[in-house]
Amino acid sequence: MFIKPMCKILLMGMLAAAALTGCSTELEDQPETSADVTEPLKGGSGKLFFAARAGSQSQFDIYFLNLETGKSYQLTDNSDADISPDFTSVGNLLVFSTNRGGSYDIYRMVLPDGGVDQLTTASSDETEPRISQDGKYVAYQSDGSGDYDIWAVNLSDGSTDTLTTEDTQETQPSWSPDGSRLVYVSNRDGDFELFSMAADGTDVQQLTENEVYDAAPVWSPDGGRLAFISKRGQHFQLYLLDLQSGEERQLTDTATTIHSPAWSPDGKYIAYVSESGKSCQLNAYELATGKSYLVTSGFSKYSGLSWKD
Ligand SMILES: [Ca+2]
Ligand SMILES: [Ca+2]
Ligand SMILES: [Ca+2]
Repeated sequence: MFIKPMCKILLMGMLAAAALTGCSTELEDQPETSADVTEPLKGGSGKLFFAARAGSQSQFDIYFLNLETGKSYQLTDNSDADISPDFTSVGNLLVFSTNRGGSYDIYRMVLPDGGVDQLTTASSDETEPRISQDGKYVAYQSDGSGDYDIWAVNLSDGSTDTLTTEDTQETQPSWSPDGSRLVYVSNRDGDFELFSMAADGTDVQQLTENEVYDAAPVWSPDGGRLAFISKRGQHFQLYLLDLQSGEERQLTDTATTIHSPAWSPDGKYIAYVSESGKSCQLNAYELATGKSYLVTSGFSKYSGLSWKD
């Protein structure tokens, strides 16, 4: 059994409380800091997967929040770091990265309780897995060549392929909705920029060109935009890139560090983590209004969001 009711969580202004052994974070301990958060998110739908840490000493485990019911569930529970969940409803496949075997590797879990299998075994670190929407391929990053590159594993036969070969850092892949392309991050021109490539590694296109750190690109459900983070001031903030026009737009302006953006399945929201010192919360930016809403703040740390139907 992998799904268990989990710890206290704030949603829609209410405490949906369920006790879980070992999950002791008190909601009252979580300071609210993000100045742009106006009210709790209402009317959200789908499932928001995330990695979270319940206390200062514990490692990350994987959870999901059902935005319709307000209930959350714990998917992994161990003393190793389980991070970067991604999900597709095709086959109910969850992929994540964990160091439970020593180095980080990519694992697959069939929900709700269909077991777990290991997709990579190299002694290098394999992290940031992203499953294609059809459930056939998982893209990830590996430092097995001495620097990071983008790889993909074919889930039908377990074969793996490297999609980048540069001697620089290629990280954080994200699939286009139709699975034909991947967007990723590379510092091949000196600092970190966004690039895209065909799913076989050909037809590389550079998408940003500036002197700042661009990271964490995620493709919008309509295929036309990327959400990403960029450090153009004191903190990483949330940005939008229109792939047709090339226009970039800053979405948030907070005194916190923003990371781990994830589109809602309907494309109306971008969830993100807002972090400052010991304070960490999960928010959602509404594109129609420019407002950010509080999704949950019951854990001490959040990362690696994936919001799916
Ligand atoms: Ca490994
Ligand atoms: Ca590389
Ligand atoms: Ca840059």
